[in-house]
Amino acid sequence: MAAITSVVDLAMDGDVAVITIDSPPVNALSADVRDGLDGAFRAIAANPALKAAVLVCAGRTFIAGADISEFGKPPRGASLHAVQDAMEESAVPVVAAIHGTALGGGLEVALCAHYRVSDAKAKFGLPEVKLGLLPGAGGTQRLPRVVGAKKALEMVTSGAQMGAKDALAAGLVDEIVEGDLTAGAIAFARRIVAEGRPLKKVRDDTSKLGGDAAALAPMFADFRQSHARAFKGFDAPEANIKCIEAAVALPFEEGMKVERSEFMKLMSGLQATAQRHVFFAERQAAKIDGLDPKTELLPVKSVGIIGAGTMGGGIAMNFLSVGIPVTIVETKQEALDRGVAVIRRNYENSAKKGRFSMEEVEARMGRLTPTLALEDLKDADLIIEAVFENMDIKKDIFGKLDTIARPGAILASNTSYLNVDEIAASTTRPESVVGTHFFSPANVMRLLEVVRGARTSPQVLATAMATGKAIGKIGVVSGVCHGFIGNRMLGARQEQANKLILEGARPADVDRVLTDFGFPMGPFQMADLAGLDIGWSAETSKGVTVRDRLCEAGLRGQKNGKGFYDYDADRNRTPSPVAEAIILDYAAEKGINRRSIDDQEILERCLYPMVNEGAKILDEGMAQRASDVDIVWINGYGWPVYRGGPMFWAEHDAGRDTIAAALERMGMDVSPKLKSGW
Ligand code: 3H9
Repeated sequence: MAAITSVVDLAMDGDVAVITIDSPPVNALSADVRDGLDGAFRAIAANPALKAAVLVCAGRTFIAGADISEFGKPPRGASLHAVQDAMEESAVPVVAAIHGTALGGGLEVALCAHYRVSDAKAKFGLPEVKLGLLPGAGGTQRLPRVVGAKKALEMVTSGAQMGAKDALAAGLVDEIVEGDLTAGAIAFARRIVAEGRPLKKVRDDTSKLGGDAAALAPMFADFRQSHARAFKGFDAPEANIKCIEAAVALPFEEGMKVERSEFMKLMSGLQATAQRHVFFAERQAAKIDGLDPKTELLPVKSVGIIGAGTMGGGIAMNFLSVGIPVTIVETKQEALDRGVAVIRRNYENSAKKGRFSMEEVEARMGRLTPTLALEDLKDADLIIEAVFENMDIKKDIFGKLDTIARPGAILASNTSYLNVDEIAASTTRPESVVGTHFFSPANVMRLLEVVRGARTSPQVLATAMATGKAIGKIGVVSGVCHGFIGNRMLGARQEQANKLILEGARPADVDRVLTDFGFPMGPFQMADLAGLDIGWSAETSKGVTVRDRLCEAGLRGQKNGKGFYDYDADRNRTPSPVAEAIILDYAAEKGINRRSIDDQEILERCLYPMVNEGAKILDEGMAQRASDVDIVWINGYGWPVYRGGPMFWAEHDAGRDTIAAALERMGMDVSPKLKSGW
């Protein structure tokens, strides 16, 4: 093989050239890869003895896209468009041989080949929208010419992938190769040469678009309308739609100009920077500071869960769904039966929606062992306690677990606020104890705060993080502090929200400002959804908070249709006059002078103290890095991904100095890191 660059080789198999990209981890189109491809296609063009060329990748995948780490930096190396042109204009047929995932720029390169073959597991997609972008290397113009405008529209706006079988049916792939992919691709190339098949150029074929601009206009209109909610706040989906419209309405070169211009607009905007930050932040979160990456993981082949309530059941589903058996413990048969029934119902609902078969429901339920005996957890590798949030109860359980669990088992608490070190101290093996804070609904929400106690062993911590990944969660390591990363910051926001409604804002105003910012719901909608009476009881109520008074007046939130809002049968809400009167009375009683509060003040008072709390969490070393805080808020609390998370927002949008100055005006204690940077 002749090396064109350190990451691209060109070899000859008789009269077929084989270009191999070998640029781990994912063969992204870095400058070295582009230079290599540029050199390879020049060499191929200069060799008249060649009959065809095959482009293949070494390692785990075909090209996974442009090299995202190069974005925002000065350009270097060959241009991707030039490489694609050289490929498409090649005098001999070029066959792309695809395995793993052909994503973004990877698929766009493959679309410039004259033919595409793949193995049976290959997947295809244009996920740029998830990075706040659009496919900027001809993808918006070529994909609709292969799979049709409608399918392309769905793919570019969702980033969804297409499997090899569907790709074959759609004509995105010409053949699925059994056995060795490179050998199969070479054989395919020889066959098309022997058959004298034409040099198919995707750009020239408009027959599959599905109609002209007039015919497809209603399809685009419907699509915009039906996705308006999902796309709200994001710039990239609309830009992607415009490009697909251009593919339908304009000649190829004109469409490419629209794509270029829309791409540049997105690329220079803050949303793409934010979403790129989130991409890398997600991967960074998995890394544990100061931990030897070779730390051996403990086995997690069986799981015990204590508590079959909403949290316990949801947590159990995560493990059952990936094939790990679960023993679930309750204190009363009725509660156990109810918990198991809920799990079954959730699975059956998914099966009804076609996500998997009824046999799969049974397979999952077959892995679940319900029991009333804590002793049945004696062989479990990982035990997760998910009972009521009460320190005494938790300590009691961990004390018992200490005598029951096998040596080396991981003992985890799904606490959302409590001191994990205190829980650990009720055992003789604090090194085995860790916090695993799941978010509700635990079978759906991706965030998992992994709470590292003072004595949690590296192995236990690493295993908890790896287990989170195995069940599809994004784990973030937190230190022990009240409410950990997420709820501690939420507390700072809630405190201000509670004050704002006494000082003059209405709950609906606070909610509106935060939903306009991009949160799926505001604090008072959230309170109504969770239930106003969580942790409240009539016997112990002292009537000292607005919440106490609402509960005393029979307002419980969505569950009884009355809360900060009144709810009709379809859960449509209108601000509750009863709640409003209670708030006004309370404010009067406390001697608070109500005034008119504008939206900007609401936003600043809700978000700035929260950012400050995040910075304090960093000051204290409770989060490993600012981007971890962002990941917590995006995945656990609905912070809009296009705003990059609270710490990114503070740094790149609102401005740390502006926030610090405003907090000082509010008389708040400002975090040193908020002033100096993190
Ligand atoms: C694009 O193509 C724009 C064009 O349309 C226009 C051009 C003009 N670049 O996810 P993993 C790193 S935009 C740089 O853990 P997996 C990643 O950071 C691009 N680095 O592995 C990580 O590094 P580290 C469109 C990348 O097996 C390591 O690779 N394409 C890139 O779970 C492993 O990643 C995409 O958006 C990249 N493109 O999943 C695809 N991709 O080890 C993005 C990955 O230091 N990538 N890295 O933490 C993915 O979706 C997944 O990485 C993939 C593998 C499915 C490929």
